[in-house]
Amino acid sequence: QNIGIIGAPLVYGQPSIDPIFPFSQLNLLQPLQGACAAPDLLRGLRLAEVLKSKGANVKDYGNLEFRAVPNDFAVVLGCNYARTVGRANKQIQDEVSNILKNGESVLVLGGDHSVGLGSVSGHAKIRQDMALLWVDAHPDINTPLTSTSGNLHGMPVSFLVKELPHLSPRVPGLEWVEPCISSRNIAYIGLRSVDLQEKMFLRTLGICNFTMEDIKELGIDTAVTNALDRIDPEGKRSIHLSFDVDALDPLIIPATGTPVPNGLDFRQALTIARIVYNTRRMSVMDVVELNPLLSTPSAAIRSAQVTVEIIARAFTGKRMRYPSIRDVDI
Ligand code: DIR
Ligand code: MN
Ligand code: MN
Ligand code: MN
Repeated sequence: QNIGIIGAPLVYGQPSIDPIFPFSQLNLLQPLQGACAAPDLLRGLRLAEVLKSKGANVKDYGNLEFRAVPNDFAVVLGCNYARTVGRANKQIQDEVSNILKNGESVLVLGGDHSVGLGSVSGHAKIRQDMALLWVDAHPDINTPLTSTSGNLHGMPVSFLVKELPHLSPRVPGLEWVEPCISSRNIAYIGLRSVDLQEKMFLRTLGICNFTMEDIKELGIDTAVTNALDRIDPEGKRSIHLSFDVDALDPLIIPATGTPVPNGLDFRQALTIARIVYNTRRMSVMDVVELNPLLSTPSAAIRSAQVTVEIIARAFTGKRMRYPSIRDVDI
């Protein structure tokens, strides 16, 4: 198992600067750009070493360097910072597809969920028959016309789905994003905050989704197994796991930009990771929306530790070994 890690500290998909009122109070109250600190925090918690100790070969490609495109502040066709987000995602796309070409699996550390644009399209470039499991409280399938926030982290899926982009304007900076996956090959796990228009897209396209309600009813095992059966009925597709940490309950991961109550518990998240691992076909995992600046330092570290464990389970199937009382030297 060869794993390539890339940091994608992109935050313009969920900006803290209000693009219309740059001096608004909101900007001071919401340090949303903290998501760019997540990759290095996860590294600091020995992510690579943990994966190695479970038998993986790990190569860390470091953080991609993104530059803000000058004068990209205006809301253009319903998207904030589309040029900056577009440019960064082109870099992500190239990096993901190059690493896959090397024969390695890829771990993309966000950043906000707009990095899914580059990550999924980079995956699809190399493996056209890819299936996408989107674990999230939100379906992130707004189009620029239906989004009320204009934030691109709430829209990536709409740009990637083959059946939707004709409903979207061609947004400057994002013209290169090609719809690369059929709605048949996408499933959601953990939804509990869905906009009205998003609900309509899920219904009309018949996209497989297991909400928190469904998971309570069916159990997480059945939900994930059914989702994989739906998006990969023959069990031969390359699997993309796009994991938004806000899928977990805010009590477990408070360090995230848009927490929603009643989320997955830790065991359920590990179960998702294990079932995906058991396919042996996960090629790319995104881990996004961890924001260490949105909670106390100790809660941020706990959130990140939980995240490391989920990553380790998804790539190696192995659980972490906690020091038992006998291992502690007194
Ligand atoms: C909302 C929130 N649906 C939007 N989306 C979030 O802005 O499109 N995604 N928080 O993570
Ligand atoms: Mn998301
Ligand atoms: Mn989310
Ligand atoms: Mn988000």
